[in-house]
Order: sequence, then C-alpha cells, then structure tokens
Amino acid sequence: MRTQVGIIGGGPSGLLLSQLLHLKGIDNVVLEKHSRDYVLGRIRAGVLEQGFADLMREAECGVRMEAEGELHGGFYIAHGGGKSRIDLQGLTGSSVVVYGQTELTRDLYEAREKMGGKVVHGAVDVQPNDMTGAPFLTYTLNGEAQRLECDFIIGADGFHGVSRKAIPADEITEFERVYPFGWLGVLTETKPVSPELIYAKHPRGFALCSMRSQSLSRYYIQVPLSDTVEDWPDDAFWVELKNRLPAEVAKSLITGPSIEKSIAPLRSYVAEPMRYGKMFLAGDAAHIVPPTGARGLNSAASDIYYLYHALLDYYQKGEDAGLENYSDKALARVWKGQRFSWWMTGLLHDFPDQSGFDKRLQQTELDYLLSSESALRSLAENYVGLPF
Ligand code: RFL
Ligand code: PHB
Repeated sequence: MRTQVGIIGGGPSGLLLSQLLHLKGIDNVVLEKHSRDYVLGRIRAGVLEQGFADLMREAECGVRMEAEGELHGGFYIAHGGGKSRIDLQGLTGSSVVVYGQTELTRDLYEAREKMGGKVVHGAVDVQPNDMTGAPFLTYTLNGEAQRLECDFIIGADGFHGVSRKAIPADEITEFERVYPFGWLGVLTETKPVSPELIYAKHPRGFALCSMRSQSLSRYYIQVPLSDTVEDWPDDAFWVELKNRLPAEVAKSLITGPSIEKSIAPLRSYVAEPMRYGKMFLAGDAAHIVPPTGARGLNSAASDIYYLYHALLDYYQKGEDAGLENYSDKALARVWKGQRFSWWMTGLLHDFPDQSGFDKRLQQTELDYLLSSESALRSLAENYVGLPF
C-alpha cells in the first residue's frame, strides 16, 4: 500500500489531521492500535480553546460541538473557604468551550467514516522505518504483516506510543518533571455542582469540579501516587471532595454512583525536536502537561494546526519551509503551555515537601493574582489559549 501521509495513532491529534488533509485532497491512512470503543472509553479532556473549536469547524466536525458544547466565560478558584470568579470573557473578550474529548473524538471518527477515510483499527506492532530516506510503516493486522509506504510519517500515538521511541536517542532531547501526586477522576450522571468549573486550593489537596454536560459531572481530587482506585470507593471520594470545597458548594453537591474512575499521574514532558527526517511528532507523542491548566489537548491541536498548514504548503505550493520550521514553531507554543500548566499546578496543589516558606509564597502568589488585574489578565489569556 502507498499513501501520502501515514499517521500513527487514532486519537484526537491523528484523526483531526487526517480529516483536515483529506478535505484538501491529501491522501492519508491512520493506524490505530485499539478499537474505536476502547479509544472512546478513555475519559480525558473537557475544555477547548476557541482556536481548537475553529479547527474543528474547518474540519467540518463542528456541528454537534456547537449544539451541545457549552461556552464558559469564566471559572472559579476556591480558597480559604470562599471562591473568586475569573472573568475570562471580561479579561480577554474570549471564552472556552466545554465539550468532552470523547464526544470530539466520536465526531472525528464519524466524519472520517462518512468521507471514506482510511482508519485501520487493531494495527499492532506498528513501526516507522527509513525515516531519513524513503519512509514506510510496517504493522500487523489480523495476524498478517503489512507495509505502508508514504511521503511522511506523523507520530500522533500519544505519550506511550512507538514513534518517539523510534528516534535514535542522540537525535532527541527530553525535558521532564514528575509530580509527587496524581488526580483521581470520577464521572457521574449527576447535575454539576456549579455552572462554571471550580478549581479548589485546599490544605488537604487540590480538587476540581468540572462537567461534560448539564447531566454529566466530572470531579477530580489530588491523591498521593501510592493510592489506587481500589483505595477510593465512591463514598470516600465524595467525603474527601466535599472536605476540599467551600461549605456552600459542598452543601449543594449532588453525588451519585461513579460510571468511570481512574487515576492519572501528573507529569510535564517535552521532547525536542518534534521531527526526525520525514517523521513529525504531534500532541502527547511529543509533550504532556499536568492537566491543571487544561492545555494538553489544546497543545495537541496547535501542533496539528502548524503541521496541517506545513503539509498544505508542501503539497499545494511545493514549499517545504513550513515543514522545516514546524518543530521550532510548535515548540514555541508548547513551552508556553508548559509554563502555564506548571504555574497553575504549583499555585493550587499541596506539595508534600513544601517548607513553611514555600507555603507562604504559594499563598502570596494567589493573593497577588486575585488582587491584580494584570495578573488575572495573564492567567485568563493563557487559559483561553494564546494565538496560533
Ligand atoms: P492520545 O489521545 O493519547 O491518542 C494517541 C492514540 O494513539 C494510539 N496508539 C497507537 N496506535 C498505533 N500504534 C501504537 N504503537 C500506538 N500507541 C498508541 C492510542 O491508542 C491512542 O488512540 O494522544 P493525542 O491524540 O495527542 O491527544 C492528546 C490528548 O489526549 C491529551 O493531551 C489530553 O487528554 C490531555 N488532557 C486535557 N487536555 C486539555 O486540553 N484540556 C483538558 O481539560 C484536559 N484534561 C487531560 C485532561 C488528560 C488527562 N489524562 C488522563 C492524562 C484530564 C486528564 C485526566
Ligand atoms: C476535565 O473536565 O476533565 C478537566 C477540566 C479542566 C481541567 C482538567 C480537566 O483543567
């Protein structure tokens, strides 16, 4: 088989690029290890920047997002028994879209199917080959060895994928910070406790009240890395969440049985450059952030924006400057997302090794933020997403 662009990974990054390229007549194939149901079963992001929403519209996948996604013009930071509203709309003139990664991925799969896009599920042992020469992908499908020749390989196979690992160690530099805690997330079929998200800083640890719709809530609490899902039966989760929220919020929290529960460790990671020969990395394959700033999926979308335009220039105008500059351009924005996510994480979590001095500084950072319009505007412009 031969295609123009061979994409490893059928998560949001890979599917969005596949859809955008196909609409411009650029042939591509997506190789996804898992089944569609498995991919859709992973509960992850919920907050999209407008730039991402625009890209979904350009990919002709924006109809359901516009009908069912909620525009949020602000969110709350809870602290010291009360809560302060961050007026995103007032500070930046922009807002975010609350629409789950699961729904967005479902929309992309449906669009790919409708257009006759080539998405291969159950592709195992995927391997990129001859990345600096005439690239091709090998994989196994239903026990049979396959070979896919292509002009370019896109590694959009997430943090644990094969593409980044296929780059020789001396061609890539890794930057990493591992946090000494994780987020325990619970999904419930209940009405959200608040119409806007609440990020809570509490001496017992961070908590987040989020949502997928007016009948589906997503809650998180910071937990030690040693904890497992089995350590947290639903009742214990609700007690701990309420402990970390202001009393007036806890009082109105509607609890219910969890329909999904998982723990995600927190990590900041960047691999540079995001290119090796004719293979380009995008999304979680190249970088991940702690989820506190809601940047992960949005950073993936900005990679896809740059890569899509670079590939268009190559195929439509015969120009390769976009591809040459892709890594530098993408990384400049990735690092800003890293900085913001690191800052939000440091501001709101309880760190086990914090000294008394560190705790005072952390509290002062929050007091200053909430008292300064300039500081609030800086927070808001990063949260709604810096321009591509
Ligand atoms: P994905 O979603 O991991 O998709 C990669 C796909 O590649 C497949 N794959 C392979 N396929 C073939 N061969 C192989 N060897 C393969 N290895 C892997 C996988 O099966 C998968 O389908 O990466 P992608 O597309 O780059 O998307 C990135 C996002 O998923 C991620 O950044 C966000 O979910 C991060 N994130 C959030 N981002 C936001 O922007 N806003 C949020 O509110 C937000 N909340 C979150 C989050 C991530 C979380 N977790 C669990 C890490 C909340 C949480 C809890
Ligand atoms: C979510 O709803 O899953 C979510 C929202 C905001 C974040 C992280 C996760 O910062």
